[in-house]
Amino acid sequence: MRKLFFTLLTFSFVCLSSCSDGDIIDVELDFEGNYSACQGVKGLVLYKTKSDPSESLSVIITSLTIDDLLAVGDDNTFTTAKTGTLNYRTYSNTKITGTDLFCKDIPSSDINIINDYDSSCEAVINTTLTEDDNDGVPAALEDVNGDDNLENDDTDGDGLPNYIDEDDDGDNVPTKDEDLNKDGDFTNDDTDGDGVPNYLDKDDDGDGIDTRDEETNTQDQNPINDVTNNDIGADYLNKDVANTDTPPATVYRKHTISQTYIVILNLKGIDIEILSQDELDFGELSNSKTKGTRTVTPAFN
Ligand SMILES: [Ca+2]
Ligand SMILES: [Ca+2]
Ligand SMILES: [Ca+2]
Ligand SMILES: [Ca+2]
Repeated sequence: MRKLFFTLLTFSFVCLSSCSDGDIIDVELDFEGNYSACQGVKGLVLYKTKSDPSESLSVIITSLTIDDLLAVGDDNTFTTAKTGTLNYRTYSNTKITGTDLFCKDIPSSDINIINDYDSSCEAVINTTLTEDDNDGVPAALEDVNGDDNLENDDTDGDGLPNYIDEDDDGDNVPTKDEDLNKDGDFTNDDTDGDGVPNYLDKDDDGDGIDTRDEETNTQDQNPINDVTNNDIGADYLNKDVANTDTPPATVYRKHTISQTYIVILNLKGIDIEILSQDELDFGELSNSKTKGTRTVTPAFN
């Protein structure tokens, strides 16, 4: 639909501009792609720019910040509708940057605006946060019970659903390290042959001692570095080493969860002097704050 909206916009500008003043103004509104954002002196500015010819399309919304757009609720979504001011501008400069135009308290004196059309509009913003553990297990496999709901699969019961749990079985061996043969398939690594793949098996070697408790050398929440027999490898994969003398684990490792925000902007009720349009799909926000991580150390159980 974006293409259609911009095509309509282009047509309207060309026709009405040429009809109103007699000059043919060759305007091609080719604002494809993501929009940017910065905190301007008058409020939050959401904008797109293009060159050849140099043009900008921007919306200023007061009493709103980029952080506000990312403040999702428990359902990982955020929605708001604010009154904003839309500006479509053309420039004589051969090159423009949104940072120069919108993000500085005093714009460069080199900027030369030819036309400036403005309209109040309604800015409807819809944000969705997606989280992932990046543990290499496809989402379909993290849905252990196969009910198409990722929120109710928590193999180790630590409060983190498997799709954001980088140690799914809570044995303090990260899931990515439980693909022993490194073939990318987590289902074919089953050291003790009990039918439960290692990444979901809290006793990988089946010796009766939980993997997380097989720390014979160092108590550092890392059973990988506890090796009694170098020929076989780590004790948690060696059924012949079942050391019960060392204290059991009492904490989980710190987990890192990646976060990606999708912030969609739709503009409604545009009515500038040369164009009236009900709705404009402005696209998706491009900003460094839309990608990040959070860390959590789950409560031990
Ligand atoms: Ca996982
Ligand atoms: Ca594990
Ligand atoms: Ca395991
Ligand atoms: Ca074991």
